[in-house]
Amino acid sequence: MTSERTQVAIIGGGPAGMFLSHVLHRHGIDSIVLERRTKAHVLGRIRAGVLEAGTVDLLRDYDLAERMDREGKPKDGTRIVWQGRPDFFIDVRRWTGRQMMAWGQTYITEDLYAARERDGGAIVDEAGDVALHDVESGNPSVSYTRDGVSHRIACDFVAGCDGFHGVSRQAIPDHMRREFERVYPFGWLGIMVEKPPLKDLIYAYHSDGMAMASQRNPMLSRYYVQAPVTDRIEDWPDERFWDTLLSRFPTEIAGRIESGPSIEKSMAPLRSFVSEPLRYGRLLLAGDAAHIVPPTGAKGLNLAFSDVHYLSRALRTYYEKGASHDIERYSDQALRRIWAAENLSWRLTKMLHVFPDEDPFDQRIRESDYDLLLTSESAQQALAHEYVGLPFED
Ligand code: RFL
Ligand code: PHB
Repeated sequence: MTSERTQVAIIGGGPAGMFLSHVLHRHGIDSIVLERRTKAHVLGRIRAGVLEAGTVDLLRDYDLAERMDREGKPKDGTRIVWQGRPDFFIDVRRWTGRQMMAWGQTYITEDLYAARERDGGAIVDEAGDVALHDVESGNPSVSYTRDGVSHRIACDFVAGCDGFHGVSRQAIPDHMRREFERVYPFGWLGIMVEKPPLKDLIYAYHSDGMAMASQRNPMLSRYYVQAPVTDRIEDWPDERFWDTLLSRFPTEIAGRIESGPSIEKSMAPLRSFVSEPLRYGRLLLAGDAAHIVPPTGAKGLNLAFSDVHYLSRALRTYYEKGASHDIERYSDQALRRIWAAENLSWRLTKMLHVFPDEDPFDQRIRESDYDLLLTSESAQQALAHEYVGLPFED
C-alpha cells in the first residue's frame, strides 16, 4: 500500500471534478483527482451542449474559454415549435440582456484535461475500488487500487464528483440523507450527424412526442427524439430516427434539417433526483453525484459548474482565512439553485413531452401553459431568467 497526502481528494474526473481541481489549483490548493474510467472513455462521452451565461462567465474567469469563444455559437435564446400553434422564442437576450452558448461538454472536458495536464495536475485514471474513510472526522482519507496496487490518500476534504452512479453519496449514512426523485417513462434518443445544424436550438412539441434540434459545430448536428425508456438503440436504425424526428417538426423546419448517417447514437433515461444534504463532515458532493435533472432545459452540466463555484469558494475561505462558515453553508446555498433548476426542468419536461398515461385534461393544461407563454410578457420574462440561469449568490 502506498500513501500520500493532498488537501482535497476529488473523486470523479468529469466536468465537476476537473473544474474543481482547476479552480483550486488557481488558488494554490492541492488536489488529486481519482477517475474510474480511462481518459479516452471520459473524453469520448457526448452529453450536454448548452451553457448558461454564468457558466460561460466561469469558463472565461478561469482561462478555459479560448476555444469556446472562437468556435462556440452564442445564442440569444431557444425556440419552441408546437404542432398547430405559433412558435415561441425563449428570448434570453431581450429579457435578461445576456446570451447563452452552444458548446459541447466534450470540448469543455478536453480543455479541462489539457489545462490540468499543462499545470502538472495529479489525475489518476482507471482508479478501481475507490472507498472513502473517516469523512466525519478531521482526518478523512480515500483508498483505491490501480494495476493491482493499493493506494491511500490522506486529505483535509473529500469532494464527491463521481456522478449519479458513484460511491461518494453512499458514504453518507442513510439516516443522514434524504432523496427526492421522479423517474419518467421515456428517454431521449440522441444522435450525432456530420451535417450543418439549423441556426436555432429548437424544442418541438408534437402529439407523438418531443423532438429537439441542437448543434456542436458548423459541421456537426445533435438531434433528439422522445422514445420509450424500454427501447434499445437497435430498435432505432437511422431511417426510423429521421422519419420520427422530421415528422415531429413543422414541415418548413423539417425541410431544412439535413439528415445523414449517425456517427453516435445513445439513449438517456430521464430522471429528476436530489440527495440532501450536499455535505457530511468533510465530504462535499457536487454535480450529478448529488442531483440529476432531465435534459429539457439543459441544466445538468450548468449545475455541476455552479456547485463547483460555491464549493471552491468555500474551500478558499477555509484555506485563506481559516474559517469554515462557507463550508457549513455550502449545501443550503447550492441546493437553492439546484431546486430552481429541478423545478424548471420538470416543468419544461411536462410541457414538452407526451406521457403514456395522460388524459385530455393533462393535454389542455399543457396547451394552456404554452398559451400563457405566447401571450404573457411576465411569463416570457420569468422563463428567460430561469433558462439563462439564476445569478450566483454572494
Ligand atoms: P459526470 O460527468 O457523470 O462525471 C462523473 C465522473 O465520475 C466517474 N466515476 C468515478 N470515479 C472514481 N470512482 C468511482 N467509483 C466513480 N464512479 C463514477 C465517472 O466515470 C465520471 O467520469 O458528472 P459531473 O462531473 O457531475 O458532470 C455532470 C454532467 O456530466 C451531467 O450533468 C450532464 O452531462 C447531464 N446530461 C446532459 N445535460 C445536459 O445539460 N444536456 C444533455 O444533453 C445531457 N445529456 C447527460 C446527458 C447525462 C448523461 N448521463 C449521465 C447518463 C446524457 C447522458 C447519457
Ligand atoms: C444538446 O445540445 O445536447 C442539448 C441541448 C439542449 C438541451 C439538452 C441537450 O436541453
